[in-house]
Amino acid sequence: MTTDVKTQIHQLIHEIRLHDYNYHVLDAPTIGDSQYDQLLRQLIVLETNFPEYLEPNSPTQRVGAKPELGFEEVTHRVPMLSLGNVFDADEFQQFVARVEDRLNTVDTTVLTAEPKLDGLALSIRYEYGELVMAATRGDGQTGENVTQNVRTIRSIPLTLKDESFPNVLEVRGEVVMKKLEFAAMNKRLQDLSEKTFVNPRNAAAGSLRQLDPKIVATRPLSFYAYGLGEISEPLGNTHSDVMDVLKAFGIPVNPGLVKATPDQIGRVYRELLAKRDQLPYEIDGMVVKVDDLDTQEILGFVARAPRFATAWKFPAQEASTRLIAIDFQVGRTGAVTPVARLEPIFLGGVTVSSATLHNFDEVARLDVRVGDQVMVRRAGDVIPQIVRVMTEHRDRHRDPIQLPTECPVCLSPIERADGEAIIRCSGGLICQAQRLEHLKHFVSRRAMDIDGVGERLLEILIGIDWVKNPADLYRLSAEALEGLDRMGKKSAQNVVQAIHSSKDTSFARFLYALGIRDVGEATARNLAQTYNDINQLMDAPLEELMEVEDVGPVVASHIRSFFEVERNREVIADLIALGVGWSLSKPYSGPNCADLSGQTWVLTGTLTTMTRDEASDKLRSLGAKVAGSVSAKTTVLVAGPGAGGKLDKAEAMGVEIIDEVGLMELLGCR
Ligand code: JCF
Repeated sequence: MTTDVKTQIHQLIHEIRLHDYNYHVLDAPTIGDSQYDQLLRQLIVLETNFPEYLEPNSPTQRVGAKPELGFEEVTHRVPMLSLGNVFDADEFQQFVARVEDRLNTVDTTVLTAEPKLDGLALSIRYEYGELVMAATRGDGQTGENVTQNVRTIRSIPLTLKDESFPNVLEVRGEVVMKKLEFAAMNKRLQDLSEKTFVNPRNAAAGSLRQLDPKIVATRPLSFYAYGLGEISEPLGNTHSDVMDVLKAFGIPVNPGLVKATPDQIGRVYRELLAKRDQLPYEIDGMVVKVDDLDTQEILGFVARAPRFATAWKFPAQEASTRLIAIDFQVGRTGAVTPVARLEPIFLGGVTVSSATLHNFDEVARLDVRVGDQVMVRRAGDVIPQIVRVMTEHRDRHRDPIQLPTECPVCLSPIERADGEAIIRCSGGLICQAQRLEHLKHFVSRRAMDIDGVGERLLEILIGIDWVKNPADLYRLSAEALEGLDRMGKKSAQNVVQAIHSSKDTSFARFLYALGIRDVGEATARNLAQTYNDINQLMDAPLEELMEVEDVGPVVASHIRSFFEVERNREVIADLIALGVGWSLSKPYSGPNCADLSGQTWVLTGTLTTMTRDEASDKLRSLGAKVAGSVSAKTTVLVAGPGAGGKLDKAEAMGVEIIDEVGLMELLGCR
């Protein structure tokens, strides 16, 4: 029976790896996402029940523990090179001439050309076919050890596919975020009121250097190899052969590599430039290399750049146009952001008609005025930016942009706190724009989690004044909703059902959902832990609030201001009267229930019967604090399969460790 399980686990791992390869390397999946997920789930179930057969590089083991103190430094055994640049055909010709001079050849050199991916460089080390280390480029000599994060990148094999790999194989390549995935991720982050990224490159870099691998796992990163670092034996005679070999090992390689003679490269460059916007990722040029590896060695290096390669950069995507107007957009907390309306221009494959101006300091810095000719830059799919005002073209007097004095949506006065770049509409929830953003936050997944109510529906409901505040949502009936445009009977019922189901929430979620300025999820949780009762919190004086973990004078004053608004208190009372609630006292308390007050618990590894959020909520309800990392304060560590650094640390520190079964016994006390 158990040997059966072992074989089954092996077969599943083998099958999943094959699908990973088909999907990520060949770009030709043979099964659908849900079938794939099913295989993965089967594997998780088996590994959970038979942890003795768990393999460290099983596809389920991509998410590990977060490093306690930033990333370690790694010295690259073979330095990670940068590339010289050329910007036009002349400069490229000079590059070729230098190469041919050194080699005493003319026009016979075989070159390769590949898109220059715009991400960040990464070195991945395999020993005996297993991924053992991954590091960023850093300064080329030393980088940061980001192994735990890189393991979460699905396209990077944890185990090489072929058997003929060298014992030591360091692969160099670029981590990128595809344009569509970047846009979708930013949208998700925005819906969660989290920080968004300005472009895919920053998103890739920020994600890879994020300390928590669990978060990295949610970031859609891709990797493409373009070279080698340390290797214990050669893989081929040419750059293009080496890329084919890496591909056979299951490693995705920089797609679009072609071989060409020097005189063909110009055409390849123009073709690539024309294709640029259709490519799934951003590129900022074309990398040209001498294909033959012995010749590469003869050519050698100057400083940190190889003589055998160069980057033929694309011209920046900039163009000038006229600023027609400045609009003001109002966000959830009333922040008013200036947006530049532009005379439409075609820039890098799309028509651009607006650009972000971030805030009024930026407006002042640029000294931009309506009617000005401005230089606009677009980097990929991100919102275009104004890089410069062509004041030399300002042919007549233009008035400086005035800070609005009233909200463009609700006409309430605008406020600007001392020293802040941000100006705000003071209208609060009177303002329809703030109302929309506020309600979007209220229904969002990490807040009240009402997934049937999206932005479009909220816009309609606010527009017809059916919903002025969160409490109004709970007064909607299916009959009323049915009358709305494009709302069938079934969808109306679903919406009402989704709203109804959200009533049973937690105190922390509720507090977070209120959208108090600067009260994010963590602060909401700390508040919920300190105050068991909303009335107590609403009346808490400033000094008392400041005793709550992570609450300083600024946040405390935001909390006070929020609860001092009578209207906010009414909405809260309304919500509670309409059935929104949470278990105030310990739901698990009973004769058999543990009292975990004063204890600090940490969760690590995979849980199968509940999510970690659920487990944390339950532990908190028994009085425990749930922390993210093991320290001297840790009382108990709950370790599921796949536990890594936290488990090691807890063991070393002699912290009590229990598994999921132990946790379930504890939580099953009611
Ligand atoms: O795609 C790239 N960003 C890229 C960077 C491609 C290459 O073939 C590279 C590189 C950096 C250095 N090759 C070297 C040697």
